[in-house]
Amino acid sequence: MTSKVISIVLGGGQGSRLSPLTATRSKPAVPIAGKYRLVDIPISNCLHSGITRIYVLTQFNSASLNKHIKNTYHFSSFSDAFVDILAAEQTPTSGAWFQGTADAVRQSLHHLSVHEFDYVLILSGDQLYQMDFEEMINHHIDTGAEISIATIPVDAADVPGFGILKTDENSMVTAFVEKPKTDFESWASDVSDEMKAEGRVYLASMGIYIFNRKLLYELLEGNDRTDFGKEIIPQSIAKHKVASFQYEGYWTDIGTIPSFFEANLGLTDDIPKFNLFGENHIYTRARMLPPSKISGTTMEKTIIADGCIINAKTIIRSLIGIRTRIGVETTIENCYVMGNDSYQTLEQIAELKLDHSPIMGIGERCQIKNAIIDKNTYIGNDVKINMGKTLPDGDFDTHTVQDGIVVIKKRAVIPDGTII
Ligand code: ADQ
Ligand code: ADP
Repeated sequence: MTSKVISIVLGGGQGSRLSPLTATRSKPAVPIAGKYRLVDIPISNCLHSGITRIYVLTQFNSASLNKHIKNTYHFSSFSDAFVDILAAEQTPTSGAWFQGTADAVRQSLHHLSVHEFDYVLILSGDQLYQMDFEEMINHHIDTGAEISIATIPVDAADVPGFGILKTDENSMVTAFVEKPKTDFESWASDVSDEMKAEGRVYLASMGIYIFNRKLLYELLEGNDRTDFGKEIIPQSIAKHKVASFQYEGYWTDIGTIPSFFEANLGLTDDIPKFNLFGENHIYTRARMLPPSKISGTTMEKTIIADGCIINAKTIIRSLIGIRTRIGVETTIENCYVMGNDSYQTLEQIAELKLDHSPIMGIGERCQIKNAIIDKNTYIGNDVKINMGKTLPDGDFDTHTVQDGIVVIKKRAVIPDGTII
């Protein structure tokens, strides 16, 4: 049945919640887990589920996203498989940016129309999970649904961030409310004992939808409803057959700096909730990088990507991305270092050193804690980042602070001896 499905990955609005990581790149291109991009998660889930026709909708078309997709997802010319990016575009009938999720899909309908398909699978671009969509499609067909929503039990603290729904005994959705802030106790559902024990008694929408082709066109054409969660879904419950497909595995939103940070660092756990090493691994660009070279470093719960040159003293609970270079006597704890897009030559390094300018990477004798270091940064020697008391939130030239997490901006130059 997956051959009758086209998938649409919602690649993000203005991306302000992941700022400054989205300052110069579109959200799907944000690096995760040392060597992947956000968009690799939904695309890999699709490919592992046998869905091979995928559109990625994005507000702006960054060179890095194009390059990544072009260099990663290659299919036989005898198959109809593709991963295509659709960026918000001006056409005679629409202005520039997507006004919301439903508007983004509406503006893409004319691209879909040239294909043969019965179902559209709509996915968020900022979630970390592994899910077999084939099971969801089969459930959609078996229940005779016109729309299906993937759902997950959440606890009361999470309720205000999600669409919450109620179902009948046949898993048909009977009521839906988008992000209720108060008085939601009556929305509790009958969930498994295991979920009950964790206090997860509210059924939340995962923002993953299947629509029958005809209904999707009917719901989007000839109106200006902009959002699935606020408009299309709540307005469809009474009129159409909407099924809930319940999932109880690991699933987390990575659309904000704190959740992105925690989800990445969580990968360094002994048994992480998200398994990078399983059979259904994440696909990404094969870069042919050299192996990593490490000297004099004590490491604990650390993930090191390819092509790194590391001479640090200690690295604890951190991810070190591709081509990272770290100098001697440096200590790093609770950090996601994204890495570099290229290496500097020995001549370039010598020249910068003569000039007392930092070289690309992290210098000597630095101490860095609770930070995300974006790509291609130049951190000098004896730099201290986030080693003192909790920093107040703010946006500065070289970095931002949010919930105690420092994000060093892409290409920032942090001179020797700086204390942040
Ligand atoms: P949110 O995640 O808050 O809630 P939304 O902001 O609409 O909803 O984002 C959904 C996805 O679409 C995200 O991946 C986002 O980046 C992307 N997106 C947002 N605006 C876009 C635009 N203009 N163009 C392209 N992509 C865009 C939704 C549902 C809730 C549900 C949660 C689960 O509305 O009911 O519980 O997802 O996370
Ligand atoms: P991002 O920061 O999202 O990774 P960029 O647009 O900076 O995106 O870069 C993406 C690609 O551009 C990299 O994969 C890399 O190959 C190339 N690139 C960027 N900067 C350089 C550079 N200084 N030298 C060589 N290649 C580069």
